[in-house]
Amino acid sequence: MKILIVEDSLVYAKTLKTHLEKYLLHTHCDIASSFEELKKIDESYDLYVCDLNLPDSRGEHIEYLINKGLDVILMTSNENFDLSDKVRNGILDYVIKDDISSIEYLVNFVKRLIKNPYINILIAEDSSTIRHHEKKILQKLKFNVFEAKNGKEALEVFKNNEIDILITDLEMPNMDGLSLIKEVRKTKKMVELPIVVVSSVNEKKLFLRSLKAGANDYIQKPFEKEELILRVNNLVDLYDNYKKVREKLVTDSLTGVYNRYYLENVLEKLFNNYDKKSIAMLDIDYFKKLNDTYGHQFGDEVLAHFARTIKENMRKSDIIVRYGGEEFLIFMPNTSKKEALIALLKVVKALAPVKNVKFTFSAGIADEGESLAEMIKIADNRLYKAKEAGRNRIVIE
Ligand code: GH3
Ligand code: MG
Ligand code: MG
Ligand code: MG
Repeated sequence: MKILIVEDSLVYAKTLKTHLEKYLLHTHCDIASSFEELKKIDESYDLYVCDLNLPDSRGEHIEYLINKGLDVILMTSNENFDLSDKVRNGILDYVIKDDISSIEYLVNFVKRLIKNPYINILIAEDSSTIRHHEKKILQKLKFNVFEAKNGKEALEVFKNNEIDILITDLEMPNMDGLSLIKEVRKTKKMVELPIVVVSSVNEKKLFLRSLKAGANDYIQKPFEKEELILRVNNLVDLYDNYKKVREKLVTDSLTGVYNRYYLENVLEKLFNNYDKKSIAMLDIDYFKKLNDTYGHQFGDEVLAHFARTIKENMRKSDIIVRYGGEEFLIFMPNTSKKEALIALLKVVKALAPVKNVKFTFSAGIADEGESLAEMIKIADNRLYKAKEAGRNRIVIE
């Protein structure tokens, strides 16, 4: 990311530059110290961080940049500044320069700008004026925005897209906001999908009801642009942290595939969503010997390599779990055991030696069984049969 700092105090500009480049990966900052200088610089920057007052400009340079459709964050030391509507609506955000915390705020804000394109926000709102207003604000922050005119449409969008955040009106024809929230909360928890209610209904009761139904936050119309930005950014930060922690919780750190915790807490629930499904249990042959011969660290490399090979050769929808030491489970939705066998043979073919040391695995596959535990047991019995029969083979009966 290329940032131009437009600031006449060179000391402050350099402090900003140091912080932005230190805390943001792949970021480069240049400095311009007057409007004259700014005009001479090309427009290839992703972001302009601008002081409001320069020796040769009292904000005209901000308007100049906004007119060119560029992204501007305003910095000012005076809290009681006056902005024209055009500037207020045109800038991404403003920061009051008081102490180091304002620089931290700026760094976090830019971090969000870099991550926001990967965040899908759905706006459910029947008034097209308000919907477009919200959309414009959020798109300026680089969020990926989806729209719906009512609750029904919103549910359709949910079906076909991975929505991360919902912003909803309450009063809408064709399924109102409260019903929408209740419907969404049947499958997504508060932390899994933040919901912000934006409503003009000036009633404490309805506000409380939407919180009870599972909204995370509430904004009253008409709202200030800053309020929407702040509340959405805060929720997205929380959501991001939750996702990071959760990912750690369900991931095996050595191999990067899911762990037992995931199996017992998530896969258990997914199991009944599919009529047709298979489970394969895979176990590396004579792994103990590899450890004993080449060392434990080499064994770890083999495990990571094996998991990677499985991942690269299975479909994206297949779920891979490290079941035990050198034993892996693959859950294959919408797959019969015969189809699962074809998939596993791809893994057999692709499995390369590690540092010239060849190794094999045995597997058992099942598509029978009424529960996850039952299907695992059947696949595990077949794995045992494969071992008994001499290893390096797959058993499906
Ligand atoms: P079989 O062909 O019957 O499967 O024999 P095996 O040697 O592969 O199976 P066994 O269950 O006897 O040994 C598995 C070994 O895996 C024993 C254990 O020390 C080792 N192991 C378990 N977890 C790890 C790990 O995270 N890293 C390494 N390097 N070794 C591990
Ligand atoms: Mg409405
Ligand atoms: Mg083994
Ligand atoms: Mg084993």
